[in-house]
Amino acid sequence: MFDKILIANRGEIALRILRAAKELGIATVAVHSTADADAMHVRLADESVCIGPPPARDSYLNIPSIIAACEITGADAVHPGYGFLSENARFAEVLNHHGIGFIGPKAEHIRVMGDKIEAKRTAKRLGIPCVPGSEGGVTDTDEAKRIAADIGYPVLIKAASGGGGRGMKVARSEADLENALMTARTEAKAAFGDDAVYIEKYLEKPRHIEVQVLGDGRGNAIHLAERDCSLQRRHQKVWEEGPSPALNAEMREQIGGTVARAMQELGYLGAGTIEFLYEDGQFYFIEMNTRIQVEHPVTEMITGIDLVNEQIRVAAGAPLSVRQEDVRVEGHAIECRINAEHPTTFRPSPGTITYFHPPGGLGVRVDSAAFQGYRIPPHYDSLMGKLIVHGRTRNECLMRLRRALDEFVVAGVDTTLPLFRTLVRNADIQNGLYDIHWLEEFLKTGGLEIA
Ligand code: MV4
Repeated sequence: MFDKILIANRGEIALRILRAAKELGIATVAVHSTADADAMHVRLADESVCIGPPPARDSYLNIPSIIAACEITGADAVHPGYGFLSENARFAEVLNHHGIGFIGPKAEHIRVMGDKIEAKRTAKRLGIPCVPGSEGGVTDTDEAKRIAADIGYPVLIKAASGGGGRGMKVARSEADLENALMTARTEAKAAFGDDAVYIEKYLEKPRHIEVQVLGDGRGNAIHLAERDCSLQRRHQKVWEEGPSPALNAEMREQIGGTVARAMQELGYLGAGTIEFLYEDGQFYFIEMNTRIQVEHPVTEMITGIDLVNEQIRVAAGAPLSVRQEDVRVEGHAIECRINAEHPTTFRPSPGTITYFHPPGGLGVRVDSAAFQGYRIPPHYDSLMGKLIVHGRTRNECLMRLRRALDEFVVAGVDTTLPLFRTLVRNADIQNGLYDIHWLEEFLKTGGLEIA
């Protein structure tokens, strides 16, 4: 087991990793930019190292600074969290080259899944159902026309180096196709330095359902059921829940088993999430995330398994602490991502928190690094906390979430709490009747009276 872990992240996930490390008796090193000098994870870590000025490229993305911090403190492993360097294969390789552990998947799997064409090819080879589309990348218009005619319009052109919705173009007819192809390739080149694109059948009203996996890197892998992340705004998840209100136990077992077997065959190491679109009872693989995700507490609340603890253990060469037959989904959990943003314009609202009163009680969890007097810096994403609530049933969970949201007080900055107080009272949400477009349509129709 590791003696000392360096946490190469900030905010709530840095705190989350620090907590898991401490419970394992592992010393912790926090790294921070000058803007985060008084952050909670710095205060609670055993040691801390300033790694640069506020811009992420000069601090949290600065590989030489992070390696230097490891050398100075003698950290024997790094946990990257999510975002920043968490899916940077070269970072994992550089660490291993220095004899420092990377608490994450094998670099080769990060690289494969980071290229959306290779990811899809691998998923198909492993027996995971995919969206119908091109075998690989598509370069010329005639080839694109043949593929589109074969799968039927509308089609979606996606960037191989994209993901998270970046670089996607819909073509609803052959007349649209040439322009969509050219635009997608130009934008992909500009955004990612790679103009490789591929084509898929465009699914009009799917849900976004993702399956959590854990592997020990030696052929054992299990699934931990799914999370429904359909409530998104501009490809940012807002509300995630598990299990999905759209699935029954049989569908859960079917897709979970398929994914677990695929990860066993791959020899996957660590935590991972396989993302699907779900429409008319069918699952379609779109991407795999080779990191712990923001919404991992939903899975922890319904299975009782500490995912960060498992990540650290398997990275140190230990076996998974649970077998597939030990995994039980109990009850229902919902996570609300609370951002320091205006509740209707979503304009970021950095500044000092003058009053902070998080909710409590049975089944209520707040993962946040905020505190009264904390100054939310303007340099990073606006996530200021996650409210995760568990209930024995989805209805009990909704009632508890409603109570917890009404109890939650944050003053000094704008937050999206009012959005959630409205959503939790909405009939479609209460009935689980939503797809990936629901939230943006709801916001567009001005459904958001500030509760
Ligand atoms: C799609 C799709 C419809 N059809 N692929 C968006 C981000 C990335 N995860 C893939 N995304 C989509 N891929 C096909 N073939 C619709 C989306 C999509 C979406 C997916 C999940 C959650 C929210 C979304 C919002 C817009 C589009």
